[in-house]
Amino acid sequence: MNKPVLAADTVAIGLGANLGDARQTLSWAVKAIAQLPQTQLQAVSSLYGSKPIDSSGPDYLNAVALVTTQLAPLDLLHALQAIELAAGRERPYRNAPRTLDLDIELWGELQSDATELTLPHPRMLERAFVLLPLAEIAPQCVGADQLQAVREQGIELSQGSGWWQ
Ligand code: PH2
Ligand code: MG
Ligand code: MG
Repeated sequence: MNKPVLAADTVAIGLGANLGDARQTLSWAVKAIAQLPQTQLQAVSSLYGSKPIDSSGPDYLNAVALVTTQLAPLDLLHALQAIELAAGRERPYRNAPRTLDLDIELWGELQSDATELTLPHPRMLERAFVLLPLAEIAPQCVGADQLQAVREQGIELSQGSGWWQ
């Protein structure tokens, strides 16, 4: 069998924010993720800025974190939702501007159609703000053709690795 692109216990989490002090909230969120039980922070990408895509409001800041975890998928999902809530996340409508969004993009090689957690994230391949930071910390997960396909999306480096510490 081929070597898996991502080990079975390894999860790529997309972080995004476009309301309030987005950099501060994302930094807090990385630290909150690092404190989750049975979960080890492995890597955090640089911080990127971009215009909202299918969304509105101020520009977004985005990053991707890689963790290993022994939690079950829905337990990690619910823990991430609790972190979003603690950061004041509200959900007035789909793709509304937000203080914090934490999305599970990839979980090992898992594929799931469950409504609560679809894996891989169904829109990750359309989004430069996921693919660029992911390619930085897990280059084996992103093909050159996939990066090429989102190349037109304006996205810029905001701060290099270590921004969250
Ligand atoms: N998240 C969305 C919709 N649009 N656009 C950018 N630039 N960054 C995001 O994180 C983002 C978005 C839905 O979660
Ligand atoms: Mg999202
Ligand atoms: Mg989300």
